[in-house]
Amino acid sequence: MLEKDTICAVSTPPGEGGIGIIRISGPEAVVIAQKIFRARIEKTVAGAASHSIRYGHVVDLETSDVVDEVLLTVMRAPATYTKEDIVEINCHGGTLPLSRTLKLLLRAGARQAEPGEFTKRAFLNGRIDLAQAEAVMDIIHARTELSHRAANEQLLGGLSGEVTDLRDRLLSLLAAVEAGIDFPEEDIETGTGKPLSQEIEEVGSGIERLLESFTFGRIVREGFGTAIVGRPNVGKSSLLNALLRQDRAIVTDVPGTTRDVIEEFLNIDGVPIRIIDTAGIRETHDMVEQEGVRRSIAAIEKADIVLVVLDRSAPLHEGDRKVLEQVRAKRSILVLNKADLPRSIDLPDSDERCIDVSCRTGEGLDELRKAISETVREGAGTAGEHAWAVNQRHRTALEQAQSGIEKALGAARAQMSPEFIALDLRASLDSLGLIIGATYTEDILERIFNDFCIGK
Ligand SMILES: Nc1nc2c(ncn2[C@@H]2O[C@H](COP(=O)(O)OP(=O)(O)OP(=O)(O)O)[C@@H](O)[C@H]2O)c(=O)[nH]1
Ligand SMILES: [Mg+2]
Repeated sequence: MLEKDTICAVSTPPGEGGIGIIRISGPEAVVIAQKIFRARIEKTVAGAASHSIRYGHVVDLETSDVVDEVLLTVMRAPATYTKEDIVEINCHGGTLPLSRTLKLLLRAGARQAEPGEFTKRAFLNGRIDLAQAEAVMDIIHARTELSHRAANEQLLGGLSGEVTDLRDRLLSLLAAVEAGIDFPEEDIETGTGKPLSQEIEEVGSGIERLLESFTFGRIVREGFGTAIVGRPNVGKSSLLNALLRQDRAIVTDVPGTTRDVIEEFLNIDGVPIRIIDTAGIRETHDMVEQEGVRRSIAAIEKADIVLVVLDRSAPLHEGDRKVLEQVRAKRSILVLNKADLPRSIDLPDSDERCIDVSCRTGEGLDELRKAISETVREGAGTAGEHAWAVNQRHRTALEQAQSGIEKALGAARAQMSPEFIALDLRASLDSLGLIIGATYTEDILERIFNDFCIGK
């Protein structure tokens, strides 16, 4: 159902800035803008050519008050963000010019837009598909170059293209199978001459490849979870501060200084890292510290990688062994801290990578950064030319599609009647369609666009 009313919203973030932009979209956009605008030279908004700018004032016609000095851009359907008529008003970037102008627009007949409603219209009007609409928000949220590049690629239609290719293949398979339904005595032949089961398998591996990019997608969106762990006083918080290059966490020579988990965002070579400082792990009777230790252990479980900090100026401690035991199942890097002091640690045999650092002098930190970013790249499967950043919603749809493929494959191999194979192929096709919005429900749209900002 296409909505036909005209919506408006402030599209720039709240606060003060050079300019603030109000966007109006819908069939009445030009007419409504005209009602609150007085051009400096005798010109109407209605007469403006598409994609042209008028200079003038926003005026409250009831009181003749001049509300703001503005530039007004007229963009006519269909070559606009929403494929509807759009007017954008560049106001002064303060709270009042924007809120007063918005109020006038609402009075003139526009409706306040819901979060993401402009982008939702772009989708409903067929300018972009659902995966591209999601990419818009990924672009806005991107905090590193890698995240931004992945989101851009998705907006440009990279993921959508892959999904569409798979759907096209499924569609032609389905046509072949359904042709078989008309001629049950014939063997099912596909256009390429390959056996049906092989064709189905190939679509399945295409889906599998997309599913594999989920880890990469999670990392570019949420950051690579990196937990700093170790027994008390080895320099975990010092490491957090050194990596962040700021005095974020309290550092003292009292063991048990950090009580709570501290999470910060770090950009290493464009890779987003969510770095987590934890309370030193030890047995303690202090209730607060006990809770801290419990949280440290939970953080280890959730992390993509753990940095196990050891004080290399002291012999290996029973507490270190306990921590090493704790992280055994995890990918980890051993950080031998306090390299500015004489070394007295002797390490147990371990396959994990060891890096000597000194949080005091900064020695070894670059090597550690490099090791973290290499681990991310190895683990995230970014080796290919393109790495699609599949999100959780895409993953669920891909898994459903894969299950349809498996059933179809089973049916084809068991030489079941074509109706059954067709049913499963159709289910798989529909699941893939959810990703790009070839099939969608109001519920899906609500879930996606409710996370958007107002004005986008
Ligand atoms: N010489 C030297 N001292 C360090 C280094 N890094 C940390 N320290 C000292 O080690 C002590 C403990 O540092 P923290 O960073 O608070 O240690 P922590 O592991 O966070 O300790 P808890 O929060 O108690 O678990 C402080 O006195 C730091 O100044 C280093 O590279 N060299
Ligand atoms: Mg600490």
